[in-house]
Amino acid sequence: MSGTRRRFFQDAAFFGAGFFGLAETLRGGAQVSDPQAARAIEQGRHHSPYGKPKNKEVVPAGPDPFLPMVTPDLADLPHEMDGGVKVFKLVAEPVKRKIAPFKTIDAWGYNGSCPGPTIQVQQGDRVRVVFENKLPESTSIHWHGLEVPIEQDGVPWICQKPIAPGEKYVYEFTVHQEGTFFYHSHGAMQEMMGMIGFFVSHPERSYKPSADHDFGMILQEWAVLPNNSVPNTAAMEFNWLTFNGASAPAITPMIARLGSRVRLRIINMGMDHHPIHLHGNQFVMTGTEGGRAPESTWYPMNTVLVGVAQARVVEFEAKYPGTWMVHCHLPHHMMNSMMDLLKDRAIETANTTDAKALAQMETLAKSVPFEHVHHSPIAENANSVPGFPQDAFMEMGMDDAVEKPETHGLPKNWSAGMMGMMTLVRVLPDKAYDEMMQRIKSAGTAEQKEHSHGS
Ligand SMILES: [Cu+2]
Repeated sequence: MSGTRRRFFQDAAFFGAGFFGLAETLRGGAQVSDPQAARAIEQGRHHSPYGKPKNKEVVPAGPDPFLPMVTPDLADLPHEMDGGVKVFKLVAEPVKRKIAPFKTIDAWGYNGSCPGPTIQVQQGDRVRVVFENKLPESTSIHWHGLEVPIEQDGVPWICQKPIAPGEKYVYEFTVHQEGTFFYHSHGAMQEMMGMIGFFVSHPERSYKPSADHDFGMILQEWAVLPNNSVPNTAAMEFNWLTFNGASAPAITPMIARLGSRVRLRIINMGMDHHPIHLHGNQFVMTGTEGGRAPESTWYPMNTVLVGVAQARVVEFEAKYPGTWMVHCHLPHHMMNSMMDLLKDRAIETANTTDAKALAQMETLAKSVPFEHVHHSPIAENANSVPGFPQDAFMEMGMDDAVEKPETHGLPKNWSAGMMGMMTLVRVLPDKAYDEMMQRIKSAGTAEQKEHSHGS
């Protein structure tokens, strides 16, 4: 296929994506506005906006248009075309990341984002990444899972000289694979500072069955002491757990239309493995970090173990309306560190009374701020029961502090049930789904306006 024709089809695919409102937004709230259109895009049935070729020559089919993945709370990395090459600009730098309404950490990432922005390409693409190091130390980028020439593999000293602070470096390779990959620093401690991002390669020929929604989640863990903002990268115990750089309830819910097919791509960069569990539905694992898995290997499950350095892709039919949880099931990963909120106050793990806990929470609520809702009831004789308290007094409902279009209509104090590695798939019937998309769209527009006025 000629480069020009190939680019034509790619541009058409991107045009189609933008046309249907699938383009990324900084707030990460972009959603598929019309699953039928999305399905048509993924199946390659989308009509080119430029019309059909006029002559009767046999046109070799270009790559199928694709449905871009949405990474909640993260943006996509834009690219420019240079001849037939997709050119991305990636900058490694320190990043302030708000992981919870009351906790901002000093992480490292890319282009002002931690994790880094999502790179999306298509199988067969020639890709150039112009990389700049704005860190105070040397670094390099490894393309995790991609079969690239050895000099592009990003291991310092083995494949290339380390990229010194202030230096630029150019990576270039052809992506012949499809699947869910990542890019990351090849320094272990830099990885633990957050230096990872998605690298998704959409297949040249669409997956079957096609998905209507495609979401990505990056799993990370952090050890950050109270009153501190710098992660301890040598720690073996972690007090903050994040999806895409946010802890529940600050993670943006995923929105799906009732009756659609939903794909979740999950990648893990940390010290622990995470069993990711979906409520109320069964899914099948359709891919790994090595690409698409043959359908003969699919079987029903609802918990998938995502090991360190692995990618797991699961898909399910969203046939039950409701607000379904997606969360890591390690008990300690279903919590946030309360130490930051309590700061210099002693945490009482016994003999805590309803009144004392309430007073403490109300003080906290003023500082964040959020409207405090009375925590779940406890028994009058609670303190005489060995083992008490366990989950009592752990709730920190803060609906106001984490409100966004995607949380609209959730039950009051919903956020009290969300901690650590937890998010939601909200499966909405047509009317509610359309209203939600409208809400997200207008909020996005308002934010963009605000941004351009501010700059
Ligand atoms: Cu976990």
